[in-house]
Amino acid sequence: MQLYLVTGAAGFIGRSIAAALLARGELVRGVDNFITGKRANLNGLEAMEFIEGDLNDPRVCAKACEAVDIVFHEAALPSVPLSITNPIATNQCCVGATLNLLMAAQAAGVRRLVYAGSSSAYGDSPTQPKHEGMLPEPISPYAAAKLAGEHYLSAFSHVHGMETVVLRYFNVFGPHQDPTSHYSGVLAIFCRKMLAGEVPTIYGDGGQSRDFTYIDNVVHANLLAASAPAEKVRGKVMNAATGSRITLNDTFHHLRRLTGFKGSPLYAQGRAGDIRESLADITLAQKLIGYEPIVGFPEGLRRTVEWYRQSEEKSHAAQAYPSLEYA
Ligand code: UD2
Repeated sequence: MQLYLVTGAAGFIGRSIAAALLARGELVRGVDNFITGKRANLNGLEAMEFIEGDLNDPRVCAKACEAVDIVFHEAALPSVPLSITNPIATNQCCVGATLNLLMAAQAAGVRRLVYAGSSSAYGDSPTQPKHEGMLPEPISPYAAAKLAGEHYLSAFSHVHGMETVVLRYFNVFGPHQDPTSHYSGVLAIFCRKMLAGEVPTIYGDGGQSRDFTYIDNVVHANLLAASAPAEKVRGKVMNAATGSRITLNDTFHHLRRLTGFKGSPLYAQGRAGDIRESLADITLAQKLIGYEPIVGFPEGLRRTVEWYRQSEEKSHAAQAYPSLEYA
């Protein structure tokens, strides 16, 4: 039986991949340092072997990679604005950690490593949709760091023959995404705020668009990338997205309907390093791994709002009755 390692297993995307693997009866090991991951995200993943540790420590990487066949590398510090205030931390968590992991994976004989790339690699070029043949043009330290990780994968694929696969995620959202930080993804922040009757802030005029991708699509792409024939995927970079886009203003209106929020957003100055338009061409992933989006944006948003609504209710109940346990 194959052993899978999920890095960032206590994060939103990592825990979702781990849950899908466990549901298929696979052997899973997870590693997380809880910088952005949450212990609560491990609820339901008790069948996973878990290592608490930082991938910047080579010993943690060696332990994590021991006897592993396939790695899903989701650990990162995923935020454009955070990378502008603290590029060193972003570099350590996205580049240093990836290089350590690759070295340990190579030493342990890991067969395949599937990497969480970012659509930010495409930068702010007006060409839409973004396809993998375009020259990367990172405009934030975060984008540069995630892209550097891609290049390290490519180098390890060439030099050591490791089966490396990059999936460039486009603005993933869904249950378990942390809504509490200023650096959280916009949909998580908006869901939490609007359900609580708080006014969300739109940076810029709200005309910026994103190919918001529901988590199940990204999990699906990862599982396909892990099982595809090596000759099709080794050293490849593929978009993982839906192939459709929506502006932030339109998203706000969808959320207004779903959450019952009655107010208007606050508009504030646009963020440095922000991208105006983001839309993926998903033809390559369709061709190489047979990927198709399985949950569209409206349904994904509906499920996401429902999940935040229920978690909010549970946390209120837990505060009222602290002795009860809510998994
Ligand atoms: C980038 C990547 C994404 C992923 C992510 C990790 C692009 C196009 N996307 O997402 O694939 O790697 O980084 O963090 O590069 N915003 C508001 N109000 C808020 C929060 C955000 O208006 O309270 C805006 C923000 O200015 C941006 C949009 O919402 O225009 C999306 O922001 P985000 O932080 O959710 O993700 P983004 O696009 O930087």
